[in-house]
Amino acid sequence: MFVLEMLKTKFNKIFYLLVIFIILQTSDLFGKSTDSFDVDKFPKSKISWKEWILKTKNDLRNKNFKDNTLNYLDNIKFNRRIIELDRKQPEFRLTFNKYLKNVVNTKSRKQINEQYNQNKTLLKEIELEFNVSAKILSALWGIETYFGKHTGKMDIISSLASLAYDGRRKEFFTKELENALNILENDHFERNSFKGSWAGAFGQTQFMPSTFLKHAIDFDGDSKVNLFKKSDALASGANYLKKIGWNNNLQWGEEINIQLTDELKKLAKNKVYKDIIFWSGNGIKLNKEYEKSKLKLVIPDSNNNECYLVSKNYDVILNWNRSNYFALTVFLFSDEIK
Ligand SMILES: [Ca+2]
Repeated sequence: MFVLEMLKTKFNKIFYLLVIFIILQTSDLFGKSTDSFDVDKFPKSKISWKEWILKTKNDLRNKNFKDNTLNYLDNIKFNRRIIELDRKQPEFRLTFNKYLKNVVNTKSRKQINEQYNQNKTLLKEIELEFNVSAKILSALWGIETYFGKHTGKMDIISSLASLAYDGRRKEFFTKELENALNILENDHFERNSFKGSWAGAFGQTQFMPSTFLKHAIDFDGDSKVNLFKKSDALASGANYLKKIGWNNNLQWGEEINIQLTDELKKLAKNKVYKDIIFWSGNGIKLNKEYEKSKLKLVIPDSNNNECYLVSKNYDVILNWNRSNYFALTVFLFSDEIK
């Protein structure tokens, strides 16, 4: 999974696991599992894996899937490891500062600048067409897959089928499996290259199959939508952000120094947007220009050591991945492009 892959090279295994915990905890895909998880009690399905495959194939045949596509389900195996990952209870949280430093550091700072410069023509072309910041796209690309280097090695069909069979989020993963088969049926890329994260996200921008069907596009003009290629992946990312409300005229926001009062903490908790006059009135000196846009206060962890004011583009990034740590890090990483 994206951030993790890029961290793996640098940090030891324990630390790597901590990052997994925080991502599991903060992503909207994974609701908190119960405290009493017993690995021997799954899968929840009453029928055997083989029976389940037959049943699923029948269900999908009724939805007019071709036999060739349904045959992809024949040779897949139930992957117990995926269910363990799905059940992992986050043990404790990283501070935001630590999370940020894991993603934004000397090496990645150099990397994002190199990638931005090397791919400037493509990124600027996409920015012009979709009106989505090339720097934000670069940061997302870096965080998701370390600029396309780590797109994940799990077989997407097997992973989604295991999760659907297991049943904790049966409807969601059954639908995603159907979406994934739909993608294969349309012949955008080879069955064997359909690999990604254990939870079903794939390609250089780590789209779930449903996101692919809604927002992915062919940008290089070969009539295939192939998110394993950067041109299609980055343009699809931009298309997605545009459709969910990205406003390229807005600054994302900035870190601020502020004495936190109960009133300010309450505003942060309730996610209330206020105008610049309000924030200036609270003694905050802003470095960027916001004109009439409203900003809200984000305090990423309970240490209260870092505070940020963010614009409505923050909610757009949260729509991509419902994690405050993720969204702030995308913005701060994008600011590293000089
Ligand atoms: Ca294409």
